Amino acid sequence: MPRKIIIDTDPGQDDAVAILLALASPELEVLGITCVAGNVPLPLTHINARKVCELAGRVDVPVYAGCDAPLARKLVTAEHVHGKTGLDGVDLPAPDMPLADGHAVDFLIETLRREPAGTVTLVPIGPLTNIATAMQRAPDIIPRIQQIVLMGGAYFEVGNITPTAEFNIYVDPEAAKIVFAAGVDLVVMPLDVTHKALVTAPRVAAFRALPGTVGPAVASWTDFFERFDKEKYGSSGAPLHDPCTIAYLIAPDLFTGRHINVEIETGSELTLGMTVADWWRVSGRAANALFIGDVDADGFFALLTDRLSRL
Ligand SMILES: [Ca+2]
Repeated sequence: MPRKIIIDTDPGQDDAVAILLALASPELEVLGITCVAGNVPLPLTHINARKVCELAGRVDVPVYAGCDAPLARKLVTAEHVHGKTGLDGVDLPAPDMPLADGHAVDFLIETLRREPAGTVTLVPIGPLTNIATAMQRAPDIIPRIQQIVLMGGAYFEVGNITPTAEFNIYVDPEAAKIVFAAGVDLVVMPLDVTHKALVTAPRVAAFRALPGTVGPAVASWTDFFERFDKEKYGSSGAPLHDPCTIAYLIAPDLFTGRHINVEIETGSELTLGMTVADWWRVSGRAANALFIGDVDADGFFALLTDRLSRL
């Protein structure tokens, strides 16, 4: 039986690759894709999610529009990384598939109530506004969630949108605080691990050499945001953040981390959105997350390239 997941997303080129990896993997059944404001505003993220479904030939997957602004703050976006559309790098046609009827938060609540308890995993790869809103509106769904595997936060890598905060958590820290405090089985893919999943030149070449349209599209997306990352980090390639979550669900042995306490800073102006991760276990606070620190990057890219070749 494939594992049932809902991807909560703000595409974003790396979101797009995560969605493609999930749709290409028989171990996973994508019940739906819920969109949120983040990398770009909501009207673009739900268009981009549908473009990606059409690219994969999966117009059967329902795509929902969700929250268009964080719980308590003004939206911060990242066009400087992802381009004006959020998916710059490849010109994909405007999607024919319609948005699914209803709000993403209602879909999350109704799906978690309908499916047997403990059988639906949430994969948030954008700001946590939709997930936190669902938890606030319907606390009964919280114990029904099998696991949450999210991309967000940082400890050793500290921050990418401010000196101390990672983008997804920074955009909606109040939402992140609710999710991290919910008591759900939580797996976190911070910058500490995603900055080790770098799209080097040989790895891009492997995507580009795949038959069909998906591999070359992924190569062009990574080429696009690589320009920004190389300038910023001077690294050998762009980090492929969001697909780490899906790869973990398929092949958890590629990753290692620690069960630790992680708290979200919501009060300080200077360190707003910081994931205060007790990596050295000095706080005495109870663990609430598996905080991933390392990945077998060659294994990760081998898995990703193989799966993309199936689309
Ligand atoms: Ca994202």
